[in-house]
Amino acid sequence: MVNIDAAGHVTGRSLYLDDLPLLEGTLFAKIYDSPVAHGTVRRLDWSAAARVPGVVRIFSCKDIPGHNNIGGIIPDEPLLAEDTVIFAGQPLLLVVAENEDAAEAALKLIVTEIDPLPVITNPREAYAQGLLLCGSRHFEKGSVASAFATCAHVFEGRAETGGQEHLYLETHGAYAQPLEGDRIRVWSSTQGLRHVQETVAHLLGRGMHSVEVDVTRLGGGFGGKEDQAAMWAAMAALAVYHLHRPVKCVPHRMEDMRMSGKRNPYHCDYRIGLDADDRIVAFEATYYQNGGAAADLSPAIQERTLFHGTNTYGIEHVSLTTHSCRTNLPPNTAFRGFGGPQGMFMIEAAIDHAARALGMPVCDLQRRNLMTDGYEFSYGQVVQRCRAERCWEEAAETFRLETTRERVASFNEANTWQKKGLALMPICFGISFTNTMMNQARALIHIYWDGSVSVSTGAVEMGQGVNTKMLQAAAGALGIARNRIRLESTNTTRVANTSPSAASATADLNGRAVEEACRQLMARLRGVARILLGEGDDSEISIREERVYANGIATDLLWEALVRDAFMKRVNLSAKGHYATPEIHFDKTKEKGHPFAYHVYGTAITEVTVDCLRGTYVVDGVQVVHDFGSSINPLIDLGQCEGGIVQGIGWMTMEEVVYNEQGRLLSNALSTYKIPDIYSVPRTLDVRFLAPEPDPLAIQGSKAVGEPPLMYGIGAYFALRDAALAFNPKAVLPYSAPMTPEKVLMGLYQKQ
Ligand code: LUZ
Ligand code: MOS
Repeated sequence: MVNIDAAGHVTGRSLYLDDLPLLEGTLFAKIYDSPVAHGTVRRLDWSAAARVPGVVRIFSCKDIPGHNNIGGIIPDEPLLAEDTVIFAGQPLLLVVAENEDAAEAALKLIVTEIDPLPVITNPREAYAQGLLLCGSRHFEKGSVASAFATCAHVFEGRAETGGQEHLYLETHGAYAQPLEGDRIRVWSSTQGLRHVQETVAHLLGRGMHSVEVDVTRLGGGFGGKEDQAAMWAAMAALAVYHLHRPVKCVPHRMEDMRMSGKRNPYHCDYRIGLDADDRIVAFEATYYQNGGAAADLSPAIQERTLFHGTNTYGIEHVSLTTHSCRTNLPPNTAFRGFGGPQGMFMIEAAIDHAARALGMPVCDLQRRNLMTDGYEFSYGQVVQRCRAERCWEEAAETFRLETTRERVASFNEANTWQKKGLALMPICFGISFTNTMMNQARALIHIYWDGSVSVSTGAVEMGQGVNTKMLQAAAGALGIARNRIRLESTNTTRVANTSPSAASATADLNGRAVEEACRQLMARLRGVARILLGEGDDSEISIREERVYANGIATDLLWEALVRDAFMKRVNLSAKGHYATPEIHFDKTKEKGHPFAYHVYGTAITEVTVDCLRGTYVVDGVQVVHDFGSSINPLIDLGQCEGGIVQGIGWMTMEEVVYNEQGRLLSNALSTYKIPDIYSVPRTLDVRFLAPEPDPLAIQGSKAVGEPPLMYGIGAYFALRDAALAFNPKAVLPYSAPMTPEKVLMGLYQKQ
C-alpha cells in the first residue's frame, strides 16, 4: 500500500504547523538567548527593545505564573533563565510583537552583562569535577575481574563518538490560541504530546485539562522533538496567557540549531579479553555521556547505551558503567537509536582493536562471537528467536562476501593512491521503551452512521508512515475498504496520556490499540448481524471486503446496511482501545529483567574507496540483510531502512558538531554542518528482507523498523578505517567518530 501522505507531499498540499492559516490578531514570538555558556546574569535590560514599534511585550522568568521548568525526567531546566545561564543558546527573554521583523529588531537592542563562570564542554572533565546530571548506572554479568585474569589476550583503549544535529526539514515550532475560559490550544511540532501538554499546563499553574495539544504531522523529528518541542510550546503559551491573543513561535534554522540539543557525544574506556580460540570472554566499558547542561532525556539514553553495550555478541563476563556528565552545552537529547548506537560503536571499536592487534580479519572475530538463542544479556533477558547468525550468513551468501573480500584485496594491491575498505556491521536492537511504564497506547475509533470511519491514535506522523500503517490495521480488522477510513490529527482531547512517538515502537503500540478498538466494534456489529441473519453464533460471523459472512458463506448484508441497522438498534459505534505490551518488566534496583518485547537483527556489508592523496572518500555500497519480521508495508519499511542507513553514515563520516572552548556552536548552519546529500549517499544501497518470520509481539508480525537501520552506518566508519590502514598500516587513527576527510588525511600521513 502506498503511503497515504504521498500525494499530499508531492503536490505540497500536506499541512505542517507553518501552513496553518493565521488566526486574526496573531502575534509572533522570538527568543532572546544567552550569548555565553556559563555565567551570572548581572544586567538584563530590554527597555530600548520594548520601544521598537510593533513590540507588544517582553517576558522574563518573572512573568511565569506556575512552574518555571521544561525538564521531563528531572525538573532541572528553566524555560527562561533566572540568575545564572548554563549554556549558550539558553532562553533569557521572550519578545512578542505584531510581526517577526519587529521582534527581530528588538532582539538586537537587548543589553546583557553576564559575569563569566568556568565553561566545561568535555564529559571526562565534567566527570573529574563530579558534575553529573543523575545517578550513574551499572550492568554486570559474570565476573570480569576473574575472567580477564584467565584471558589469552586483553586489549584496552579509548573510543569516542560525536554529536549529531537532527536537522529535521521542518524546524521546531508551536502556535498557541486562547480558548474560552482559561483554556489554551497548542499546535505543536512534537513527537511527545503529553510532555508538551504537561509542561504548558504546569508552567501556567493549571491542570493538563486546560491545555489541548494538536499535531497534524511533523517534517521529521528523529528524537529531537521527543521532549524538546515543549520549550517552543511553552513560550507561545506563556504569551497567550498574558496577552489573550494567538501567538506563534517558530525559530529560524540557525536559532533552532543554536538553542536545541543534539545526539549525546560519548567518550569510553574499554577493555576486551579473548581466549586462545578467539572467543570474547570479557568486556568492560565505562561510558562518559556528554549530557549538556540539563538532564533532558540523558538519564534514559544512558540506560539504552548499557542495553546495547555488547551489540550482537555473546559474552559471558560483562561490566558496563555509564556516567551522565553535566557540561555547558545545550541539553543533549533523544536521537534515533537513543544511546544504543553510541554503545554499539564502542564495542565495535574494541573488536576492531583486538582483531588488528592479533592480525586477524575483523569480520572473522565478529562472526565467531555472534550470540545465539539462550544467551543471557547483561541485563538478564534471555535471547529468543535470535536471527544474528542467520542475517550474517544470508548477507555473506547473498552478496558473496568472499568474492568481495578478494576483489577489495586485489584492488588494493593494484592501486597505490586509492584504497578500498570493507566492514561488516551486525546489529541487534531492543524494541520497547526501556521505561516499562511507557509501553502503552490508546486509540479512539468512531464509525459514523454512513459507514465511514475515523481513527485517532497517540501516534505522531513524522514522515515514517505510521498513519498508513494505522489505516492498514483498522481496515484489516474491520474488513472494509481503506478509503472509508480517515486518520485524524493526534490530539490530547481524543487520546490522552500518550507516550512519545519514539523508540521505534509507535506502530506496534498504537496499532495494537487500534486492533483492540476494532475488536470491540466488531463484536458489537457481529451481534447485530446475528440478529439480522437469524444465525446461531456471533463468532461464526465475519466481515471481509465490506460483506458479511456467516459460517464462511457470503450473505447479502453489506457494511453500510449493517452499520445503519446497528445504529437504529442504539448500538455504540465508538470504541476506545488500550494496549500495554505484555511480558516486559525491569527492576532498576537489580538492573535485571526482560525489558524488550523482542529484538531486531540484521547485517550490513559496507565498501568504501578512499582517495589517499586528498583524504576524500566515497561509500561504494551498503548491502544489507535486515529482519523486518513479516512486513506489513514493505515499501515504507524499505524507505525507513534506507533513510536510517544514510543518516547513520552521516553521523559516522561527515556530520561534525563543533563547539568552541567557550561553548559556542560553530557548526551553526548548513554551510558549516554537512549532512549526506545525493552525491554522498552510497552508490548502491541494496536491502534484502530476511525470509519473513513474524514476531508475536510486533504489529501483525511486522517488526519495528524506525531506529535499527541507523546503526548499519557504523560500518562506514570501520570500512574507512580499513581503507586508510591498507594505504598506511601505521596510520594514526584513534577510534574517534566521525571519520571526516580531514581526519583520514591527517591520520594517513602522521608520523608515529
Ligand atoms: N525514548 C524513550 C526512546 O523515552 N525511551 C526509550 O527507551 C527510547 N528508545 C529509543 C528512542 N527513544
Ligand atoms: Mo526517538 S530517539 O525514538 O525519539
